[in-house]
Amino acid sequence: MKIKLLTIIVLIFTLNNFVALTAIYSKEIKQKSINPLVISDLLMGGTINNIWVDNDKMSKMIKGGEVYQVYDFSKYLGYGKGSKIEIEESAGAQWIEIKTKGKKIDDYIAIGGKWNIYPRKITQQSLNDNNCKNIVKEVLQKNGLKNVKIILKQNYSVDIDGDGSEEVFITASNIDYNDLKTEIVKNTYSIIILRKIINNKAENIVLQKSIYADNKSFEEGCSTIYKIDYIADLNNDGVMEVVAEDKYYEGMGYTVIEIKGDKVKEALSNGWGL
Ligand SMILES: [Ca+2]
Ligand SMILES: [Ca+2]
Repeated sequence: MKIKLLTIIVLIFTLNNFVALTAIYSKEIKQKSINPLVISDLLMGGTINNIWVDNDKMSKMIKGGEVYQVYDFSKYLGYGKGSKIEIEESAGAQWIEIKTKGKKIDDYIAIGGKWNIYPRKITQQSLNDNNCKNIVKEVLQKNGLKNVKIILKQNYSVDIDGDGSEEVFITASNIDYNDLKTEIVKNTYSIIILRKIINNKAENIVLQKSIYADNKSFEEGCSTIYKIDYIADLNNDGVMEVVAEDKYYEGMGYTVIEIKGDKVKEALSNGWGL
């Protein structure tokens, strides 16, 4: 009789554990959150449980019909439904068409997740700011480019990490975005600089650069221009990343740059070229 009772107790205990474990396991499966990231129809990859996943891995998980939150540079536009992946062999990229409120939008950023990608406000600053011009001048001189006109193209301030201190993003270039050459012309540049307070000191970190001191033929490379397309939290960790666009003759791409403290890393990138 005692043995039987013990067996029943053990059985109930095991069953309880089994139920509890199953509950934890199914909760984990449910919590696995797959969030693709699409920029103007180009699949960038995205995140799984807040971890970056590249475009090849993410493309295998997309079935079509996914719901995306669609944004422009500063605000939420609404949700949209995404198509299946289309692979364009010649350009070597994965594409998804997203319709927002039944309409197609040209320039947008879309995430599969539901968090707010703009936790803090981005402010446009003056393109005539002499401090910013001097920062660019200094970087160009260090890279062998002297006596060129400093032209600011973008100047944004935003507290990307919410520590109360604003980061500044400066884009400068003397290359014409709409007239990109097949070859490299000397004394041209395109640069994105981050100004950030690190250990109570303002540091200038170069995020992207093409600085050309000499002429170069098409075979040696072609002129690349950079600009900031978005500053947004794309992995739901509360810190905003930068999406830099690079454009060259018959090709372009996007790079998601993650900035944490004084560490800068390329989280995702994708693009196409002929
Ligand atoms: Ca900050
Ligand atoms: Ca983030």
